[in-house]
Amino acid sequence: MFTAPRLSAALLPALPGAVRRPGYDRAALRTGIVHLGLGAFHRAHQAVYTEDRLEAGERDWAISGLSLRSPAVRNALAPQDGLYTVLTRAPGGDEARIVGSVTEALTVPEQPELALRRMAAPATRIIGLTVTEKAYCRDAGGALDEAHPDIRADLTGEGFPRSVPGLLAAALRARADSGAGAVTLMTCDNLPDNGGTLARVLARFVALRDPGLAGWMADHVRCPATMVDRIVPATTEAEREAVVALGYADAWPVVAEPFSQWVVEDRFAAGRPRWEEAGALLVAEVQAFELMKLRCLNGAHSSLAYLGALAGIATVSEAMAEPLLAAFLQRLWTRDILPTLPPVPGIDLPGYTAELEERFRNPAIRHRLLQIAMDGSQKLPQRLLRPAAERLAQGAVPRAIAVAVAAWMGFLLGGDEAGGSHVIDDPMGARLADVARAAGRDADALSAALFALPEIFEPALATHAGFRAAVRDSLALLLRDGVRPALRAALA
Ligand code: CS2
Repeated sequence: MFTAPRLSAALLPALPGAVRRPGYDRAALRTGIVHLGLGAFHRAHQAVYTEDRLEAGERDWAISGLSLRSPAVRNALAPQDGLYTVLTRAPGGDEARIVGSVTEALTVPEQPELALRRMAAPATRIIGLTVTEKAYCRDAGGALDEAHPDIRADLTGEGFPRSVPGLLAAALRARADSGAGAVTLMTCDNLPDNGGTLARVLARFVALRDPGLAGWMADHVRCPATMVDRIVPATTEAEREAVVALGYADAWPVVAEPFSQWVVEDRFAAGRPRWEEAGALLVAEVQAFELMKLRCLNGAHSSLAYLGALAGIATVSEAMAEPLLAAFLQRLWTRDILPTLPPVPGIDLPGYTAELEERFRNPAIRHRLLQIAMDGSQKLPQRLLRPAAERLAQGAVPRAIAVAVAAWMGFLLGGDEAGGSHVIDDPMGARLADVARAAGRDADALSAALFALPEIFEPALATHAGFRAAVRDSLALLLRDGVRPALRAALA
């Protein structure tokens, strides 16, 4: 399969000098972090900050990575001793770094008892999560969705937990029983108030399933909030080939932009690596950073994803090359998003959005719009709909957000202007596609049917005549004339 020698610990000394690699003794590490969700994002973000601390001599924080479903990452990394490449791509060229902080990769469904043992080990002091929005099993109000099939199954207590709250509750129960000590649950997902959300869904799950655990948790568990940021598109063959060109084969390199940011609420139950010395910001309060990032970056991403995908455009940088879309983002930020943000310590917001624009334009990163378009029902509320409701409360109709929401509605019809088609990859996908099919290309019917979904639209939006009309009118234009004329009208 590979023409070049496969990455492994034994291969490290033989690699070309340009490839940065672990300079510390991996055999001397102890596992201090168990991470749930060993996807590309974790490997290009938190694992790299941790790698810097291992390099600096903090040996107690190696990462045991757990994939919740698929064995694919384990299959790629285990033969490589957990090593993988982070390929940082900028217009000026690539930089390759081999990361050694993930010393073990497991798949929970295949090794459930071992995974639980890792989470319950006394040396494990942080359990990190990048499991995507939907894995928190929250309802529209951010509380535990008790009707979620995985939650219902886990509440019976039969079989190994299927949900993230169920898995964490089992791990905490094991820690409490064995006296393993305090642990921090550190979510790094793009949720609103991610630490508070995790604490809330978990507390509710435990209240229903294992109420005796609540007292132990109050004394031993912390759930700090975090803001995480790095653009990490799905790996493609192109990156595997770029690594082969360096002289070795990596079954799963990750690709990332140069920019990376991490803001962490400094509230840990049992210590942490000195990530601040690796560039993270450890603060007392994350919320302002989180709102800025979720709304400016992720909100713009989702807007580009639906508008661009409808126009038949494939990637973020290609979308940014369309002047109407770039102008639209400026309008979205200045009129609808920035007025909803509190001041962010140390950050100039117009400078922040200017930098975002540059990051989105990075031609070395091929970030597919359809990847970002996934799970819209889970993403739109915090990215675009909450700020829309806040703008309405300020007395302004957020017209740019209305265009983006209309694009999402049009996207649910499954086709684009170039004659292409896409599936609706979303936990509510079947229902959304049914609603869209029933309404068809009738903007009135389609927008009305979607506004009627309380899981997505909060009442302040669903009942606001001005916002509804703005969305419906944009949708009518999008469906009748297409993305570019609709954008031209919106910008006029
Ligand atoms: C993107 C994010 O796929 C998406 O929804 O908006 O993954 C985005 O690239 C990251 O949050 C950037 O930090």
